[in-house]
Amino acid sequence: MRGIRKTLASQRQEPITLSTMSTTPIRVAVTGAAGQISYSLLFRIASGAMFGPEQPVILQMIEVPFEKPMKALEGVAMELEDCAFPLLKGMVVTGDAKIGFKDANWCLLVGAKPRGPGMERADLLKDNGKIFIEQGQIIDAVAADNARVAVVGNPANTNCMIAASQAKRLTPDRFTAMVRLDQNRAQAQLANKAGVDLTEVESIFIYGNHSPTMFPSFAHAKIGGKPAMEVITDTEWLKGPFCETVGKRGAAIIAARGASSAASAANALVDHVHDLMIPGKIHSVAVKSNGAYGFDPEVWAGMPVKTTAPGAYEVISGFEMCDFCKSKIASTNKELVEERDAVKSMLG
Ligand code: NAX
Repeated sequence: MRGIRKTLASQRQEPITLSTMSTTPIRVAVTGAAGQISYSLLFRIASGAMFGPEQPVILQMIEVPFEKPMKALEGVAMELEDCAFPLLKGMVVTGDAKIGFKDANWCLLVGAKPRGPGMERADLLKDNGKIFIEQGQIIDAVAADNARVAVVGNPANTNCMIAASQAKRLTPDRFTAMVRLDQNRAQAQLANKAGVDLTEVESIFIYGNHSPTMFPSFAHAKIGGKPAMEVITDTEWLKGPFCETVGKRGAAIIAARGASSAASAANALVDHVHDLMIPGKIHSVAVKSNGAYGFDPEVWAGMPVKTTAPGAYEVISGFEMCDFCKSKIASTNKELVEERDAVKSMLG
């Protein structure tokens, strides 16, 4: 296990630009840093994709404190060094979450226990619950005052709820879970079906759980400025194959690639955080529902949000829900409530 490495800035020969010198680095803590998502994610963050080309960063990479993952993480840090990213001003490589989350401005909770063969979903919820109780407590104790948390490790919505429940200093709105991969998948599917450029598809939002029960709400999407349902008139496709393809895309990737989504998941997390830092951005984020759109007030559910200030957002309310939409939301809400009930004893 290692402590804080000397910052890369001190090893660099190239001049540092004025804008970089006057900007305090954002400290980004990433768990599961030796995993496959992080192998793409860390390099995107260090290159400026998440916080922009002027914003320096310090990566605080956290793994489980065992020899194999820590050694692998050392290798990742070596590769980051070898990229000579001008924005990367320091790295922390650690198996100790108290060191890794110290003063972090963003805590990206990617690491989680995978579902093993024959493992029940309830066991997965409980095993991961323990990880997120601990991480929620540590983040609350040691992260920066302006800390924001984004949960990717599955079951992401419920893990996020558990972590948030442990926090006394950081309010629940600081804790979000990622449904952006589902939004991006839905956007691509609609563009393919309509035969238009991806950028013509707007306002496609994900409601509910990051699981096959999620609802990609085609009813409010726009294609080329028109309602998607006017452009794609095959309503049966929208209600059936479209929702199923988006909901089961993760399994389809595993079947094709022999491994779960990694680069696209990392890309979605870059989008998630990037859009939460830019006021005016409208996107799907899993947040504490507070009863919006008929969700149980205590669950974390995907829904449309508008970023109001860096790291702050408001839920966009007022989308009219048809009976089909209401039934989809009810079914994903039911699953979220069941997950919450399974971990009730773990909520702080
Ligand atoms: P990997 O198994 O490749 O990596 C996970 C890493 O996390 C491992 O290196 C492991 O040692 C580490 N880890 C486990 N517990 C930890 C802890 N307590 N502290 C620090 N590190 C810990 O998985 P990967 O493919 O990177 O996926 C990571 C998580 O993302 C999984 O839970 C996966 O299910 C989830 N996903 C979530 C998605 C979403 O849209 N919300 C999509 C992609 C992905 O499936």
